[in-house]
Amino acid sequence: MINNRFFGRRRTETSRPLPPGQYLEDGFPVLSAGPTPNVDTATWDFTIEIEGDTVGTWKWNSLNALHQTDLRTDIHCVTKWTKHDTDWRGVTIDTLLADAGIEPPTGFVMASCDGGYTTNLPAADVIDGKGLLVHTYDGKPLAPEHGGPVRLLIPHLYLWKSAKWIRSLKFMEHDVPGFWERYGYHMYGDPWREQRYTND
Ligand SMILES: Nc1nc2c(c(=O)[nH]1)N[C@H]1C(S)=C(S)[C@@H](COP(=O)(O)O)O[C@H]1N2
Ligand SMILES: [Mo]
Repeated sequence: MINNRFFGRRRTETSRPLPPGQYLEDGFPVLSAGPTPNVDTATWDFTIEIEGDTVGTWKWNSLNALHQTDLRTDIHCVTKWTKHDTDWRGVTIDTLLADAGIEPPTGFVMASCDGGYTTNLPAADVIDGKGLLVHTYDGKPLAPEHGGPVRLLIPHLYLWKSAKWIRSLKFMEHDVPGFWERYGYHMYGDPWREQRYTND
């Protein structure tokens, strides 16, 4: 019997449709623009800013004390792999906003990370259960190379929007490109509309 994987055949026949141009990946590739930062949960904190004003700051313990959400979801990388049924645990952005006592902001948001990586999103794409800060993958603490201790997870957009080693979300009126968006990646990045590059 011929095992397609021996010949590097990329699996595209799946029980449910894949976004255009994607293939099915069983492993979990690591894609980082720089080295993995050493993030210590003892000093880690996460901040939400609105138009330059800090409206909430959480430390590791306070994040873990909030309501926790389990999510099973598919993830899609712009380098063309899709991974089905990944299991995450964390805190929705809705829960953080409610804890800070603020209404969901409108406009846009910039995610910023240890190491300097940034990525921009519409505010609407991180609320209503669509965005989480995750600390657990497959029942185990999220590995440093995958963004541990805490990364953003925005599964309905290409995975470059899921900022690893996240430290802040800054809500703002206007859309501003983040790290990869400045280098030609799409401002929105919907895998189902194959929005890989700026003009897609
Ligand atoms: N801080 C940070 N977050 C990041 C990146 C990065 O380089 N730095 N790479 C992005 C890209 S391009 C992808 S495809 C995913 C990869 O996540 P993974 O390494 O867990 O597969 O993380 C995204 N988040
Ligand atoms: Mo990526």
